[in-house]
Amino acid sequence: MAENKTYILGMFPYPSGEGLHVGHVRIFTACDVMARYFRMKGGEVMSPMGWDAFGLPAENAAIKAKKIPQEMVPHNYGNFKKQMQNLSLSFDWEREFATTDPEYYAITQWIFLQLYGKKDEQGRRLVYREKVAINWCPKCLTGLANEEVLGDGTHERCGTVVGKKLLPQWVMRITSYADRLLNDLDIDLSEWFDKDDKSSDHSPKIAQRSELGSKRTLDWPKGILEMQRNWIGKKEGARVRFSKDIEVFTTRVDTINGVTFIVVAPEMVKGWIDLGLPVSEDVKKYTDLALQKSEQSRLEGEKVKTGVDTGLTVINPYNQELIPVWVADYALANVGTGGVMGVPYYDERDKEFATKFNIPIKEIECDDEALSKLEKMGVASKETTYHLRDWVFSRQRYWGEPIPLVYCSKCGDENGVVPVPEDQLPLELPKLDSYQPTDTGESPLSRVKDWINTTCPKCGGPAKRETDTMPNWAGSCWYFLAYPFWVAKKAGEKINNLNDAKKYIKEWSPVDWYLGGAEHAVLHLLYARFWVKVLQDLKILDFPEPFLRLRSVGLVLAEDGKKMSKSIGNVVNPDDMVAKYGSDAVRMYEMFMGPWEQSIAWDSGAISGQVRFLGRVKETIKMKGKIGEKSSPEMATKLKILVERVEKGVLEQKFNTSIAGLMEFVNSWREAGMLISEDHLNMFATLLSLFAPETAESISNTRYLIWPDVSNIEGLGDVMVTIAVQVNGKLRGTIQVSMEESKDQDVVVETAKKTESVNKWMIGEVKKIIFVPGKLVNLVV
Ligand code: ANZ
Ligand code: ZN
Repeated sequence: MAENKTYILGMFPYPSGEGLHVGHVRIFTACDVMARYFRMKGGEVMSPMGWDAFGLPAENAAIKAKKIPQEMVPHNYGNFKKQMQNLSLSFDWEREFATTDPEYYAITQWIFLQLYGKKDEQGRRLVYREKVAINWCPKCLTGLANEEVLGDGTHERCGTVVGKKLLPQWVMRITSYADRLLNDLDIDLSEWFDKDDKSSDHSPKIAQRSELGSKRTLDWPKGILEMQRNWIGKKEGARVRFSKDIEVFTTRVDTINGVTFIVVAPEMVKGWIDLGLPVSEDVKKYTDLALQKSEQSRLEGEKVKTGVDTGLTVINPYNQELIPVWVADYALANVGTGGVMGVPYYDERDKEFATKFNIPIKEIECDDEALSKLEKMGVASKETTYHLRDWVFSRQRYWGEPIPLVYCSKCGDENGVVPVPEDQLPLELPKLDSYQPTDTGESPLSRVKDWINTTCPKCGGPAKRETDTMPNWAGSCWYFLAYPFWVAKKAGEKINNLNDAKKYIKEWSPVDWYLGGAEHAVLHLLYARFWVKVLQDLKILDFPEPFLRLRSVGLVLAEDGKKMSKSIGNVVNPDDMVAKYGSDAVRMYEMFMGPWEQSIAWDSGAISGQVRFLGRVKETIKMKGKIGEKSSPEMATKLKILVERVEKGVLEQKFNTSIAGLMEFVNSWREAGMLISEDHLNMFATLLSLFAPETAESISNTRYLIWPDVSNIEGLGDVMVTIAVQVNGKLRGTIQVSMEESKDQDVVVETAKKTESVNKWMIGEVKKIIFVPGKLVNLVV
């Protein structure tokens, strides 16, 4: 049994016809560097790749090209694969799959059926059918989840303004998991880490994670954790009734004595208008206008408060004061009750509104007892609200997994359906010549009569298939569980569902390192976490969270600093770069261009710097007197430092610092009198091979498979040097470092910061560093 296994995963791409993007290359090269590193450390590594190939973009592209997606998609991912191989990306190709492979989506459908059969704690189905006003893209002719509608109210895939349409939909009750999805962002994984892997049912993978040390929670970027929290948007407060029709949600019921106005959402007023209640022309006009703006733009975009007095009044149940009711778009229909009690003395937004419309601001003291008084009167109750809504799961498009349900009038359940039996999966998507969407809200599958008409799996009577398909998120909700068993499955082992695959999933899950774009901060990560939690409840999985460490890459912008886009014509094609500069130089450049998590503009000119460096490496080896029996002591010490520096850079995704180290090492080596031994050259090649595998192979006569053991490097001995450390020009301590380290600013600063006498003066960020090699460092804070 392998002692340590590392599962490194890059978010699998949607294989568009455009081919690989340089932004993909930045993510996937990082995955490859880490995979090579962990392999050389002697562990077992899984670093797989696959294709997220269902969904709207593929379907729209196929329609445009007058092709069928079944033929176009494999062509596209074949190209992606070729491009990745040209970049020496060492993925486990034997684990490759596409979400569109019937043997893959058979399991997607199987998981759907598990969710279908599951009920939440209150006995409600996790999947239900409901006629809802869904987000409807009039261009793509399909319904969308809230998460797919951007802040400006447009469809994230096509940019069209999204409308509403009333349609019966399949909906997933993700809100039943809202608290766990929120709380587990701070989950304590100790229970799983500490489990003895042999005696328990728990994943041995988690039990090995003791190397995470004190970090026993999710190791994710703070910003992404925050975005997940905000999307779930839990608010604890109270609901207070001001009149028969007007209730508010407040997190500050203790301020109720200071209410000087009520604001209701335009949607509520629209409801009153529809019911025939008389309102003024102004109110009508304002309401119509507000409803055209999307929720997000109302929340974020509009800085200036707008609103109209409805002329209605209500009585404050706390103090019997008469309160005017306004309609304003800062009250959101789907937050709380859609009504807000305006307390300008305590709330900034309310103050802005009151100031603008000359509404009084009443100075009050808070009353902690307000709720229990109001509760006794029967006009208030505790309430928790969430921003998260149930997940609309139906799509009225062709290119998705068919939803494996059958309508039978005789034996349908409360949703009117019978699930397709497991042994009939995959329910294959029929091949169609014409799969254009309809504008009636029906999926194109509704036209395929001999597919729709089927027999009921229970009674054998006539029945009809569901014609909606799944959203493309379905395939990416569980793909990280598929790689562990895909080799065995391909080899013919009977694995038709996740239960059959338990031992493989256990061996590798959860994912140790998950690398990808921050654009998935909400949707994909939330949906995947949701499915994992349901599968855990079903005892199919034995861990609560799919991704232990998440790292998000910075955007690669075009040379002009703008976002790369086909319409502007500023897209950089990695193939052109590889053809011109070679794959090693492209890899090096992508890892060196800037801190990995930061956005940065592409600079083709700078790739030649990498070409020159790699050339210099080869040239130096051929120079006379550069390779000796023994390394110069300075070079041996430098190598020792380099190994640690490269390693640190890889583990912290500071790949640019690793590469800077490699460059400095080569520069020192080129100085007069410096030589390194054959052995040390091979060690250097090992380090270089993470980033530039072809060059490394050409300069080394061994296969660098083992990470250099620094304890084996004979160095300078330990000549220690004392360095004075100042903070803001005042001497605060001294440190002892080796002769070599004393010339390395990074090492000196790091060591200095860790020294107690210095550390206590380090208030705030270091603004400036003055460094005199071998003598002094002054930290300006
Ligand atoms: C009175 C109050 C006084 C409020 C105060 C806050 C501070 P946060 O604060 O972000 O957690 N609210 C309630 N329903 C709303 C709706 N449909 N649209 C817009 N805003 C709404 O959010 C909770 C607060 O948001 C609630 O508490 C309410 O204003 C407002 F010093 O009530 B509060
Ligand atoms: Zn039946």
